Amino acid sequence: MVHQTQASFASTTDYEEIGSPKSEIRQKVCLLGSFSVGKTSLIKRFVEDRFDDRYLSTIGAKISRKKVDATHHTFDLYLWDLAGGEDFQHVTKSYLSGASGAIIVCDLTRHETIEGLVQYTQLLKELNPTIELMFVGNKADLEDERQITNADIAEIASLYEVPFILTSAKTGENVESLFTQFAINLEGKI
Ligand SMILES: Nc1nc2c(ncn2[C@@H]2O[C@H](COP(=O)(O)OP(=O)(O)OP(=O)(O)O)[C@@H](O)[C@H]2O)c(=O)[nH]1
Ligand SMILES: [Mg+2]
Repeated sequence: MVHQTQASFASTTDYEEIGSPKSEIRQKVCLLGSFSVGKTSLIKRFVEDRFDDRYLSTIGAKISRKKVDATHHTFDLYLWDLAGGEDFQHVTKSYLSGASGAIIVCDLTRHETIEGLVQYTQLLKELNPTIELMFVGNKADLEDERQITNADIAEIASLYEVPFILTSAKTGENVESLFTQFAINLEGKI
């Protein structure tokens, strides 16, 4: 299990220095990955702190919003939840425009979903070579059904120089860390 630094969660009224409020930055972040890996569930856990066992496939895109504190800035994240699937080359491209970052998710219980990490990374880097990326191995709670090892995901992550984290939208494990760490990484590019 990868443990990321847990950043502190200051409220948006906190002050970085006396008299100088944290500046707020709006950023578009897309969640991508094969169908049913848990993109919608990760956003639902993060934004509403809820989880649903039912699977309702996303059609098109759904946008959610949440503020996240990084070190010097507060990020007003616009999270674009995109439908996973085969025809992403055609369908998804138009949704990606203006995104400063993307979180690419695989399902640790289905080995084939690791292919999505590669495909989406290649597509995103083509569209925007400086885009901030993060790989996520989701469904970490289903330990007995695990088909993707830490080494599998670490290998692809190091190949593309993308950080990765293992999460469970069901238990909430590492979900807050994922988005906070992502905001901190985005801040590094400002
Ligand atoms: N056990 C477990 N189940 C999960 C987890 N995350 C999602 N699921 C389940 O996996 C199924 C698919 O989750 P979704 O969040 O809808 O997946 P998605 O990636 O948004 O799927 P598409 O919209 O079709 O691309 C649902 O039945 C969820 O309840 C998790 O961390 N653990
Ligand atoms: Mg979905």
